[in-house]
Amino acid sequence: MTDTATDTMPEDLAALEADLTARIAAAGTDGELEEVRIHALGKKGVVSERLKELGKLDPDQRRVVGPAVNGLKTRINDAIGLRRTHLQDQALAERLAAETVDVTLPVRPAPIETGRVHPVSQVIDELTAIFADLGFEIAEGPDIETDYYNFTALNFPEGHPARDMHDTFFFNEKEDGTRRLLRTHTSPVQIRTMETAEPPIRIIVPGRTYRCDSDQTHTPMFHQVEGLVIEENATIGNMKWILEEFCKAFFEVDNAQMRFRPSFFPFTEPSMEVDIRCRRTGSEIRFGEGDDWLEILGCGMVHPNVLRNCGLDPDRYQGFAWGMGIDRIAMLKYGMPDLRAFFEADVRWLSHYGFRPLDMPTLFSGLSQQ
Ligand code: 2U9
Repeated sequence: MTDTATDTMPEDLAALEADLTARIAAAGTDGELEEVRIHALGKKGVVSERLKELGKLDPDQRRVVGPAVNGLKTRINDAIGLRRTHLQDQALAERLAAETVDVTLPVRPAPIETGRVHPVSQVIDELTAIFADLGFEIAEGPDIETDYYNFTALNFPEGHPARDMHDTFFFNEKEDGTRRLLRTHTSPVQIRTMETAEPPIRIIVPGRTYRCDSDQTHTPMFHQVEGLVIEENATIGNMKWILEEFCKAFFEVDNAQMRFRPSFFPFTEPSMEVDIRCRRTGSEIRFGEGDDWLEILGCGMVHPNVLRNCGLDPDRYQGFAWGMGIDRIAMLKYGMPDLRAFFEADVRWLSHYGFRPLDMPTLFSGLSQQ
């Protein structure tokens, strides 16, 4: 506001200008500033009212007051314009500060980078790659099974302890007196396959299995993979070779010395438990060397009763089968200490023991590019 204007301006106009100037400076938003503009320059604004009053003055007074009021109007208008520009600049500066993207920051890992494949899925993929290379197909079947497919067809005698509730999860009895159950192994799938497929049969059956058990090395749900070969002249020698090739490929060692110990399973005769030679140093286990042995699977020649149960003539067809715990061989190979952690879905466990989704295991590029 210039001095000359104040000198010639009536007292009340000076007070009015001071008040309006203060209101303009106090306006913090476009909306508040607009209210001040209407209060000052609107139709009923305090400056507009003064301009209307000029008409009532005599010419001498109007010559003095007219320029004073018009000057006031111009200065208030300019002050509002300046304040509006200041507020807009301030708002832009705030937006720029809030929305600035620092393009020099490292890229946040994409989901594909942070997602992990569970060790069980990884091992199933590895088993699939190994046995597909050996000419096996992958068979699947229901988790909820019947007594017949889970026990009877597999030569389990009535009253066998495995049929007890303390081992097997049974559903409530159905009206027809039958009971469904959660399969205790993946063997029922081999039965279903032998009932429908023509030999030669070469399948592996990975999948979930359930037993009434829970401690550091047993969980109520766990994973098994079983294998089955049925043809006209399958021998124990064939079985030993298949299992040896599997162990060398899975544990990624050039030689996998194995020990076959006599055992018993209702569905195989003879039955064997198999150990692999290893060296334990602390919590680390190395395979294919050392003076120690570790049990990794069971196997045997398919029992003739099982062949008969599936409509196959034991004088024409023979077969061998094996079974192993997927969770167990994952722990042996990748060193997880506690089976229960497999199924707690703890992201920290998964990010430590999990596998990168794009590292699909293949025999030529290495099973686990860890
Ligand atoms: C059919 C005929 C034979 C599958 C076999 C084993 C030996 C065995 C256990 C290893 C550890 C289960 O995960 S585990 O608890 N399995 O030792 N399984 S032979 O034999 C069959 C399967 C189906 C028709």
